[in-house]
Amino acid sequence: MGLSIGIVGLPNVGKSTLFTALTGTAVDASNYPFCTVDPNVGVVPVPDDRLERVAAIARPAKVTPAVVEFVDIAGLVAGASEGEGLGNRFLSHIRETDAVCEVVRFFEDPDVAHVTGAVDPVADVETIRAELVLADLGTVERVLPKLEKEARADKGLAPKLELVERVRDRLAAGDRAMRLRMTPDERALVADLHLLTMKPLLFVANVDEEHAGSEPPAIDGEPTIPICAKIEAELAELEPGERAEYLVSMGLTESGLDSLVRAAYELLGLQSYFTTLSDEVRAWTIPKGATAREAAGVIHTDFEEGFIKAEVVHYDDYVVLGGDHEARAAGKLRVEGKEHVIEDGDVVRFHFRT
Ligand SMILES: Nc1nc2c(ncn2[C@@H]2O[C@H](COP(=O)(O)OP(=O)(O)OP(=O)(O)O)[C@@H](O)[C@H]2O)c(=O)[nH]1
Ligand SMILES: [Mg+2]
Repeated sequence: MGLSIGIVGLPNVGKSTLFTALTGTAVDASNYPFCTVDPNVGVVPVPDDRLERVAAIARPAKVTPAVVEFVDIAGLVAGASEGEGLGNRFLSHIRETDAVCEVVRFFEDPDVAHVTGAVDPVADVETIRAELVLADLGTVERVLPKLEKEARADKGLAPKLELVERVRDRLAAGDRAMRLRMTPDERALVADLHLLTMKPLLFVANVDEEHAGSEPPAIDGEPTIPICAKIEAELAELEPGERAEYLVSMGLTESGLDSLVRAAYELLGLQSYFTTLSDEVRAWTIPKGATAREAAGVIHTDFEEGFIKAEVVHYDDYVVLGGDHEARAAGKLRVEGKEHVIEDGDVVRFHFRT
């Protein structure tokens, strides 16, 4: 699986509306708090015009985009960490996602009830932050006694114990765990706790129709994507050809969902590369800076373990020259070793031992 993102927020802020638009899956979106009682998981193709252009040249039988998995859970309310509402039960469904997308209600609509009575993005974000922090604090306090005991027997666990205690103090002070500066090694030490507030966080401001496409202020200093879930829901019902027209009529350049997936890629430092095998052109997701060998591993561990070399054509060369053979003839197909860093959009063919 590629990237996975958990959607959180108060009830009735438009999470399921957004999710439905994203995935085209019919999940229940009605004007009723707590209508989402099952976790809903949807897989969304990553929009990428370059994939279509590569496919137009390679003419494969099949074109496979990279994907992002979204998980829609029931709304959280104040007190969720103490069992209020249904939300807390579902937090476990997003423990293993790569990132959290928090939907914040900006739209005013007298027909859609707001759990606290008034649209107040700052207060809502505060409520959700408090609940996620409390949920994490509960997790940490559950593991600490066991860890203390183990650390007494195994001195090697001392750094982990010390770190988890620091995380606990941070959470107890009301801060997200991500506010604690950690080295990559430290982050790996606490990865098994699956803390919700350690995950990269992205805000979606669910705005009124007339504010779609306008930039809301960054919430809490984090990236904020303005989306009108209602427009997205309408867009999702249209044929691809009609979508572009509708976007233009709304004064938008791309759908909110496209900007959401793009922002998530940016936030997580991800990029794509392409393979053009005889019958399939496919996009793969890798972290920026990934080596050829690591990129091969995303396809299959055999590719990584038996890596011999990679033939790499830059996306621009591939498109301008018109394919592998043409790139080779023009001296633009490079044979690279395992440490070579793959760039965004590279067209790659791996050679490996089996
Ligand atoms: N006017 C307006 N209404 C919206 C918008 N987005 C969602 N709604 C409406 O708000 C109501 C609740 O939307 P949902 O998507 O079910 O909300 P939710 O966040 O999933 O709620 P829970 O699952 O209960 O936590 C529905 O009636 C939607 O049609 C929007 O952008 N504008
Ligand atoms: Mg819902």
